[in-house]
Amino acid sequence: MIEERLSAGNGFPALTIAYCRASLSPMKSLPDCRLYGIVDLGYVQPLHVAAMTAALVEGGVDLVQLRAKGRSTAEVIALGSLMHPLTLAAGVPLIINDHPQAAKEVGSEGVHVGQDDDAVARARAVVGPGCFVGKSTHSLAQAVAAQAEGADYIGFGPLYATGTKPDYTPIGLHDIAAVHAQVQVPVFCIGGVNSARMDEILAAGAKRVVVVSAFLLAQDVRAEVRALRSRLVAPVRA
Ligand code: TZP
Ligand code: MG
Repeated sequence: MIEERLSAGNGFPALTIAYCRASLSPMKSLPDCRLYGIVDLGYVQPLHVAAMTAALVEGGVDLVQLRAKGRSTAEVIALGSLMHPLTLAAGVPLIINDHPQAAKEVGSEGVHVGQDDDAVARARAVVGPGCFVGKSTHSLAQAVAAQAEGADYIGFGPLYATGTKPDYTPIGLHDIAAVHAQVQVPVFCIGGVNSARMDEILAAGAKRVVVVSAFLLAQDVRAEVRALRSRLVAPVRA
């Protein structure tokens, strides 16, 4: 369906993007976003990036990130440019991980930096004022510091051990309530999130989650996204 809506712009990326911005779904605002899906090239071949993006968006994610560890800025720009018409058509912000310059070139709505990447201000200086900046945090102290640094949202985790980020010690669920009390920007809990764990994640106080492998490895990606989406019902503010 999204592909059909984009057919008028095939072969004309700039026109496609203008068309999407002008006539399709209004862009979701960051505070309204609760379910964040990541297209991680550790799981998805470049050839399947567009189809996976469409599946995530059609399933109902509110945000999509491109995570392409070890890829060049040029590759990230190429893949991001492929994804952007699809996310724009659905009003879903696209976030580029690690590469502010690529985010700027793609015109994505967001960029994401980690603890070892550019500082928030430095990333913002590259992407400009129209692009939000998110930051990964792995403790309550890092979360508070990221907000003070000016991050527009934070990732908080990994809650559980995860093969997607195997070198990180899981932080568990116990600081989720505290991080929501101390951080006013949207907090996205991440790391080992799947539908079977949603009861305990929500009970611990989470309002927003990021899902990588549970979506990308699902037999039916759209159904998996829909199932998890149904656990995040009422809109929340920060
Ligand atoms: N940051 C903290 S955990 C993580 C990132 C990028 C990976 C989460 O992946 P998954 O597969 O949902 O556990
Ligand atoms: Mg990074």
